[in-house]
Amino acid sequence: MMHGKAKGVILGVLMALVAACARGRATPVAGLPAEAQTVIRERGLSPEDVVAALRTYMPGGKYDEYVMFSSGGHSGQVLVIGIPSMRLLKVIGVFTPEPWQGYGFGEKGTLEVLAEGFARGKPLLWGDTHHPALSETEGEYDGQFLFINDKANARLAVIDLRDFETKQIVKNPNAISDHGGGFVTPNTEYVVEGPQYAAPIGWEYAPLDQYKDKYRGLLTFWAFDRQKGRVDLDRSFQIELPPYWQDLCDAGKKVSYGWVFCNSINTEMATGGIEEGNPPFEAGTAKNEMDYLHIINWKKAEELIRAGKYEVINGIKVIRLETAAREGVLFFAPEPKSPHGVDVAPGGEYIVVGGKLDPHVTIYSFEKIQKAIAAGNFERDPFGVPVLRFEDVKEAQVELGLGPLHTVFDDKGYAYTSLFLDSAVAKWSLGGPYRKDGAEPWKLVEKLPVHYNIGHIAAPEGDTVSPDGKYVVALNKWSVDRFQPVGPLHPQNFQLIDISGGKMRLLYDMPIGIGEPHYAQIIKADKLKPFLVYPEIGWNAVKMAKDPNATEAGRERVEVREEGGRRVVEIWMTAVRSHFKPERVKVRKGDHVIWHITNIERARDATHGFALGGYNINLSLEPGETATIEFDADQSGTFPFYCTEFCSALHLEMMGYFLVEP
Ligand code: RUQ
Ligand code: CUA
Repeated sequence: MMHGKAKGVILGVLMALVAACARGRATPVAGLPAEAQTVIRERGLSPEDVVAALRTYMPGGKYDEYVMFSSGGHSGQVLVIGIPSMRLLKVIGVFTPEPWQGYGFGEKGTLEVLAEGFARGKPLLWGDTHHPALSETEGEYDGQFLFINDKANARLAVIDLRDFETKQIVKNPNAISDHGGGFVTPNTEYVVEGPQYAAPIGWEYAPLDQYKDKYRGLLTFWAFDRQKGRVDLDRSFQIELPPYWQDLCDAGKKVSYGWVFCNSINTEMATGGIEEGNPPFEAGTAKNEMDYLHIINWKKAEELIRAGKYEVINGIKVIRLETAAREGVLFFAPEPKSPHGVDVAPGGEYIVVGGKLDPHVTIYSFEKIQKAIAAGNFERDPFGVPVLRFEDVKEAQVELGLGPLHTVFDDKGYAYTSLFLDSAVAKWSLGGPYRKDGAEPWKLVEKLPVHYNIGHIAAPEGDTVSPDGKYVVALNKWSVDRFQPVGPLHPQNFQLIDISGGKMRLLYDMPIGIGEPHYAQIIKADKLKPFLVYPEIGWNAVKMAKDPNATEAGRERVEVREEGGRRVVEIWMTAVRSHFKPERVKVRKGDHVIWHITNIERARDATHGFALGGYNINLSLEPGETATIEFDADQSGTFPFYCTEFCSALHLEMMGYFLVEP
């Protein structure tokens, strides 16, 4: 921490510096190295540049105040980024094998995690990640787990934030496309996965002319077992929805606890077929002035499950549409027009919907929704779902500009909405209990251009019951001219924006050279308590427990046995700077090999790799970790194995021979 006095002096120096710059001369400033003036002049920095640099620069050895977990888009990974420095800290392998972490390259455990997510046995080796969701306790991020969906295959992954590794992938047994997930209910009772493109349940075949009868949306409530750190399929359930292409969702909190809200974008039930003379999807899905905000009572759904009012389909409980509509689980409210984002205000009183093809955000009042439901003031849609009246449930509409998508909140009663078509962030005032500063409620305050085509927007502690304010991050789809050209595939652009002052200020552009990220969540760094090394030697990182095959120093060995008519060679190996033990492993072609390796180091960062060329094997063994690989020695030859992490001066010597006799 800096002393108040020291801070004051530095601030004074900076003010003078900025003032000097503003006057266009590099007047020497007392206490500031002359070199600074030279740098400012030579690099042609403006006063804003200098302030932005000072706000984001992180001296070596100092840590960021926040950590952002961003989707890695169709790279299938998750990015971990420090804020405000915007330094990339890690890329977590999730749906795609990741070599640095040895994720999916021979280690039995990680291959098993990936294989859990295969679709009917078909290997899926990538994913389209959209929405990371941090686990919550009483509506606050608790720093324990991170969830993320795969839109392409309707899957959900669980990442344990003790080691930032993927522990589980669940494949939705009844859906093949998702989008509105993951997001969590306020105590992580459920990780919710909303649908996207309708398909027959179980992704069975049905012709498109049976769309209305056979195609459905499915909202999945994955029950989460915090103790085990795993989704619990037995307690999970789904709610069948009409084939309206439900889009994003968000969970109610505080006053709206127990409810979930989802948009929809194809209440027209368009089925495309431009080649057959039908309107293309983009026109067919945009005919209606209003689509339906889905209002779902998940506490009521739990009651129905307890009462046995469900069917089991492909191993998961499903509340049928008819039941959901009849029993008060599912309601609709009209929403303009092919909307995209739905975001619940910190106190849960308001639900904000981004119009996408409408220049407004529409704000719904949860209280009014409850009143309309209680009064029985509704009609029914063709599937029998109650449709509340727009005027009964609308609190306000705020005109922001073109293409409003997603909204986040600060700690001062303001909301920030991304405007895709305008390429801007709009700041606007909330009303009701949020208006303590006397500002006019429900009003556009300011717009800041971003570069370019902003999709999501993220804010520190932004989805919690108590957002922090300070920053927003614009997650832009295009960068066009913002970075050094690197060929026709351009990086995406994350822009850090300071919202702590009266006006929004752009601080930093961060290129993202990986699949298009969608959403991100930002947590206070001090809520994360990751392991620095694994808690004991012989740790199985998938099971998060001591591995029965952990090898101690001095107990390394190779055993050969007959099993089912073939030879099995089992190896218990240790890795420590700078050797593997044993160093020679001899097998015969056709042997089945089971190989356990334990990194017996306790020093922070003393990670060893294990690469076996020709066999597609590549592990990362962090201090204390035990990993197991299992394969058939189906090629004879001489295969050096070696450590892939430059762990010591004699790292190159950290190798051995795997000899496969013909
Ligand atoms: S998306 S850019 Cu969340 Cu998948 Cu809106
Ligand atoms: Cu161990 Cu290099």
